[in-house]
Amino acid sequence: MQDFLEKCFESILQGDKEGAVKLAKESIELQYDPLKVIDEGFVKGVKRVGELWEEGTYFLPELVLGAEAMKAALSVLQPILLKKNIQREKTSKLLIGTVQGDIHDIGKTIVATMLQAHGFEVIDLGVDVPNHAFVQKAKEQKVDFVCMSSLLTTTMQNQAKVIEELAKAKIRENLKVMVGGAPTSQDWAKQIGADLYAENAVEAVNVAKSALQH
Ligand code: B12
Repeated sequence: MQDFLEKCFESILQGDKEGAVKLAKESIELQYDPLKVIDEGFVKGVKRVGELWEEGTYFLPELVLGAEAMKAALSVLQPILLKKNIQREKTSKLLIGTVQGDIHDIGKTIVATMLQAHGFEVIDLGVDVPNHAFVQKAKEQKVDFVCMSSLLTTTMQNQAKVIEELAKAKIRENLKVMVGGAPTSQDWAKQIGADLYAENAVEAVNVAKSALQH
């Protein structure tokens, strides 16, 4: 298994989309835990790509290729994640998206998939979601949760702005706001008045589920 995870890691590092897809398919045949393959193989790879980019070893094209390979592998594994965990009853309705100005969607998509796999009805608004779109959709769909992802220190402010707009639209009290993404934290969530914060996709499921019980 360790060797296999190492190959997944390498495929992202090389920006080898075909190789990553092949490994993702192979992991299904071998009945490996998809979450483990994602977290300890592919995600580790994309994080390493980021480090190499930061230190100037990799340039933007390599960063993009790594991310694309990661996304391709993820799209193979997503249906398996869903099939493994899906529950018959829907627990509640949840809106998710990456905030305005931010196009990072890998983490957001993993979180959305995991929540969906655990029975939440998920409406994924995608990336670069205008602040007002979160509010409008939340109102229209009467959602129980609004979840926002932000990977940039320059865009995380939009999480706060959406919370303000939800209050202005008088629907803030009707729903829980959950925030996440690398630059965010529990402290940040508290500072902007979000109800919930989770560091990763597994925690997001646990936090959302426990919020339902309160
Ligand atoms: C891949 C990547 C890209 C890809 C994105 C491809 C895609 N389709 O998503 C591309 C190449 C397009 C890209 C572009 C840019 N990027 Co970029 N990118 C990354 C990189 C390497 C990995 C991000 C990633 O996918 N991680 C893997 C996922 C699984 O982790 P995650 O996103 O953190 O998500 C997990 C948790 O945070 C959490 N989570 C995430 N969302 C949510 C939401 C909720 C509700 C919850 C509860 C939890 C949660 O759960 C997830 C799963 O465990 C990071 C470096 C890094 N180490 O993070 C830089 C990084 C985020 N990028 C960075 C930058 C600067 C940029 C650019 C501005 C570069 C440029 N000069 O053009 C542009 C921004 C464009 C824009 N407007 O958005 C910086 C941000 C710096 C900062 N602090 O603001 C980083 C940190 C790199 C760095 N160290 O400098 N990037």
